Amino acid sequence: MERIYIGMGSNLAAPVQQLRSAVQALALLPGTTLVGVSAFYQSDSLLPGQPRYTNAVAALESSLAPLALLDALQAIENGQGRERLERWGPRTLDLDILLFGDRLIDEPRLKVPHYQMHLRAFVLYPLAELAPAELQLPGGRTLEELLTACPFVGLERIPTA
Ligand code: A4P
Ligand code: MG
Repeated sequence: MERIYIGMGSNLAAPVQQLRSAVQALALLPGTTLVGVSAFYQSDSLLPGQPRYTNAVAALESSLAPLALLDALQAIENGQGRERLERWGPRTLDLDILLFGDRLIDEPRLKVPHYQMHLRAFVLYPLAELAPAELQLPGGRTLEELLTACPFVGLERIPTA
């Protein structure tokens, strides 16, 4: 079993409900245990002109292989009406593999750690609810160091989630 962190995002069709449904689907993955879910956070889209996003992070223990997990995540996205019209377009559900144990994966379909996670407050702050501050991230820095460099600006923690 390996510890896996999944970044979840939605900015269409009732994002909070989308993330709740995604959490239920993650809990049903074969060979997998859902071990934690962060609070939900809202923030503006990185691309202007899109609805605000709701984001969260889930922690899994899984015996699935990385590409099998990616297939399963894409099936969950598709099951929740994800349409891929443009890169970075608005979406009902985006599930990104942030970290997969301590693996470095560089395949055409899968790059882990996720290429921009270390820069994104809407990833790092929810991750910090679930992962130890000493966790090593891309560039050899710890989660704690990355949080210090990434201010909690523009993030709104949703109290009810
Ligand atoms: N892929 C490669 N590595 C991974 C990985 N670690 N996890 C491939 C998941 N997929 C990975 O993804 C495109 C392809 O990336 C997949 O087919 C897979 O083989 P996608 O989900 O179809 O496309 P995308 O999400 O539009 O692209 P990308 O680059 O994942 O976008 P991001 O980085 O997710 O950015 N603002 C806020 N506030 N919150 C957000 O969540 N998200 C985005 C999208 C922009 N602005 C945002 C947010
Ligand atoms: Mg994605």
